[in-house]
Amino acid sequence: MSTTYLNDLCKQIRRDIVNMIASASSGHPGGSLSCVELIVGAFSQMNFDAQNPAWPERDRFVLSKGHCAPALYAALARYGFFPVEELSTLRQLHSRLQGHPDCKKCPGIDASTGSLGQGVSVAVGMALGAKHQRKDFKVYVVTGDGELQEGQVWEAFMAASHYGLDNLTVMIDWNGLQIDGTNDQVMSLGALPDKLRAFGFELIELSDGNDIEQVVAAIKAPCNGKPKCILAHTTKGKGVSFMENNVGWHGKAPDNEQRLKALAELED
Ligand SMILES: Cc1ncc(C[n+]2csc(CCOP(=O)(O)OP(=O)(O)O)c2C)c(N)n1
Ligand SMILES: [Mg+2]
Repeated sequence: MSTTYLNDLCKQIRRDIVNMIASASSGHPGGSLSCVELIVGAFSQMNFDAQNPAWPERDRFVLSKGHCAPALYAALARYGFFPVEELSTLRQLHSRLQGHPDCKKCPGIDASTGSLGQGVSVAVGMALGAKHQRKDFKVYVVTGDGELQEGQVWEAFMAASHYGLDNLTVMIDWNGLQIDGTNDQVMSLGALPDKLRAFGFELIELSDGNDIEQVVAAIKAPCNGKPKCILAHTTKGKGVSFMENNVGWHGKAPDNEQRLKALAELED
């Protein structure tokens, strides 16, 4: 898939996110917009069959920052897991597209998430399971930077290294913001690259995690027998000027006027 194709796909997914959250009148636009390239980059390289989402040999994807479900739902729809029209049912009663991903309801969701801190452990379990079963599938997990303040994440990192999980790729959406402030205001992550290397990762730091070429190159790069971590500097609210780097857009839906303004900025 060409870079132009993937960039267009990312733009389409951003429009989907804005429309979905506006029509639901609730949701998390900031973090959904910041992780689009991480999700699209992973799916562009993953082995899967959208017509057979439970195929046992498929690569797995876990969105640990489950509040950013709109980004994953839009990607799944655009990759053919379910009809694009279904995106407008986000957060409605009985919809398969709940506010946070539910793997029992929605095709293509490998793990139910939303309670921050747990997804990396789930992904580690999947990767370890692949090793035990002598299967070749790979596991990708996207976690938030605020989410890294959960201690369980670091236990999972330790386990990934201990078990030599070279089939695991952790992608960190390093947008610098969380629910109510910057990471540094809430609880500083300190020397994050050094910490991740010390926990045994093959670390690849991206200067721009909203650059699909950087993301794809990092996913393709060798991991040298270690679990891989892609530490991606991103922009929360990416693509919508009035949402970018604005913590107020963490969990707020745009009204119709704001929706139209955002869509105009996201046109081709
Ligand atoms: C265990 C848990 N505590 C609190 C929350 C509420 N919450 C939802 S999003 C969020 C902030 C997450 O920040 P970050 O991981 O940086 O996500 P992003 O910036 O990508 O939106 C919080 C505290 C939650 N979902 N789970
Ligand atoms: Mg964040």
